[in-house]
Amino acid sequence: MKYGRVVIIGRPNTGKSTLINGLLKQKVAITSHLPQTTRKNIRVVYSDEAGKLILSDTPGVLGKVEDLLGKKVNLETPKEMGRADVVIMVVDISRPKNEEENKVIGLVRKSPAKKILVYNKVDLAVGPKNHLPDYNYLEDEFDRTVAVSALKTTHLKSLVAAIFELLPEGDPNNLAPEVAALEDTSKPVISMPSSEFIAEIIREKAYLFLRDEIPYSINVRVESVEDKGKIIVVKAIIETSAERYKKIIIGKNGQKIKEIGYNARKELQVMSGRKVYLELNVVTNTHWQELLTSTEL
Ligand SMILES: Nc1nc2c(ncn2[C@@H]2O[C@H](COP(=O)(O)OP(=O)(O)OP(=O)(O)O)[C@@H](O)[C@H]2O)c(=O)[nH]1
Ligand SMILES: [Mg+2]
Repeated sequence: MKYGRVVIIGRPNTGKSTLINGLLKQKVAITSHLPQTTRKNIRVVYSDEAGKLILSDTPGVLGKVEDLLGKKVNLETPKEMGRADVVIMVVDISRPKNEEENKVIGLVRKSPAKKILVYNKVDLAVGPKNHLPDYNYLEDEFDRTVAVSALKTTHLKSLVAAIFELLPEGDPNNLAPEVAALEDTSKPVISMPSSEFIAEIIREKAYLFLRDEIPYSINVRVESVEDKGKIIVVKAIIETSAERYKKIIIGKNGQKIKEIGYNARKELQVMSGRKVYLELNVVTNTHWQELLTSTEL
């Protein structure tokens, strides 16, 4: 058995969270078309006959950061890379390279870990959308290169094989206790995902249905989760920074918020196998970005 800590990094939107979900064959991280959908590091355990890995998903590294939230989020990735045995840099070969990649490569160069370059979105990168040549030059800096489609879960086995090849035998860094603790806490309480994950699911649906109308101006807080036997009652709020955003989130006749709530509830029901009632309200809080601590990102 091998043990290793694997940190997945990249610029926003390259498919890091989609990749971690694909590797785990289960949704552990929300995904969307917006940058920095992931706001804080997420650690999960991958396990198979070859060994156990602590996989970390990290927020996309932004080139230019102007707002407070972006500044807080941008601290997450370097923090997680510190103890990595293997760093995976994910690039989206359906888009041209840009200066954000240089920032990511800067982080990669500083790390003493083994390195894997992942060319993602091979399903999308066809014809004029194939920008693979933009990224080719990077290969020299990496121990392995694997081309995958995180979304269609193709070639993920090759990626896992590459990770295990790069790890030493056994558990030299004594990761077993952390693996056990993570496996333990990831067990759902009252057959329901944690309130933190419920908030993430709601944020994902908000991003999906609001598209680009109010990209970074929302936060979701779950206030309570109550098991009432036949039904689980979840109370949550969407915080936003301006009154005009609140109007957009609620929508005409409450249509938008209904759509967000309905789809979040549906997914929570599938995840928990239980009936869920979701009470969702929108509030304006101009200071939410300042008030957010790193554990609440
Ligand atoms: N066609 C295609 N789309 C993909 C693939 N991987 C990810 N996507 C899409 O790309 C978008 C971004 O995916 P995410 O997994 O949220 O990207 P991320 O790197 O985690 O983004 P941040 O957390 O914002 O840094 C989503 O719309 C995904 O569905 C892929 O292999 N093929
Ligand atoms: Mg992500």
